[in-house]
Amino acid sequence: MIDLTTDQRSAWADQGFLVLPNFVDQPSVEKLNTRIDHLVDGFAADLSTQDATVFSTTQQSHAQDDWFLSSGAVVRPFFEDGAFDDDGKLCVPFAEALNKMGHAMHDRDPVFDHFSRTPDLANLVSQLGVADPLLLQSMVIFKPPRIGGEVACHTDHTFLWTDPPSVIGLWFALDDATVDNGCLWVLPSGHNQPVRSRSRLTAAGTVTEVFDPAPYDMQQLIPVEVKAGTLVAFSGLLPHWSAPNTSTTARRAYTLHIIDGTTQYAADNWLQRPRDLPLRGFS
Ligand SMILES: O=C(O)CCC(=O)C(=O)O
Repeated sequence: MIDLTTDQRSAWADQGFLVLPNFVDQPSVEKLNTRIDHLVDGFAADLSTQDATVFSTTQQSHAQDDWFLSSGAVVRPFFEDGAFDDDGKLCVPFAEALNKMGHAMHDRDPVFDHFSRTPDLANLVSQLGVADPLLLQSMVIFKPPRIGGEVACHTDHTFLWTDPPSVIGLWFALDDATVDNGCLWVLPSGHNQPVRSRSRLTAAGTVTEVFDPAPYDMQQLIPVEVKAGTLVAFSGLLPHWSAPNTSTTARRAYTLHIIDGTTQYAADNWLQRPRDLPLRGFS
């Protein structure tokens, strides 16, 4: 069972993120990667590319799509923009075409459910200050070789708004992540800055309310290069970003977002659970 050191607790409070190498052992990493391959094979067999949508955080076209907006309680794939040629045909192998799948892997897939609900994680999240943890959102982010898209600099609180802010991200590296294949970059102590925008679901899709249009100073971001099996925990108020993957190596990650049930979850967040799948904690 992990027991955070005084330095780690201070880093979490002061920097807004924590890097925990070897949090996941290699057999567990392999198990998740094998499960992902199996799910992708299933999508490849069943899915019409007409049904699915491209996910791009820089273009935000997905934000209006029903494919995206109704994915909060299922496991659904999203393509990379660069996976299609000018005629709209897949131009890479299906296994390298996906941007992500989500957003309820922890509730819908038994392997990810098991991985996401361990005493170790419950214990860690409690030490990170979440009083009543609820597992809200989960994704595999593929960041495939050559075409893996940029994830625009953002805070998770913008999209998973609670009052007061409570969301934290648990990001598990399933491959070694480097500056070459699109590792996470974070703005140290950026969780102390006021939040700059809020995404709201309206009848017309999601709209972004901008409180501060100033772009983040990207020069202040630092890369978080990690080995597979590392857990990066970060505050929902911490600005983070990842570059396109133009390398020939994949950079998969599993990311799990947790909110505190003692806070008020916004009724106009895009992610709303159906009554028959209420949010659960670690048990
Ligand atoms: O994996 C990435 O590149 C981005 C992850 C992210 O934005 C998140 O986990 O909130």
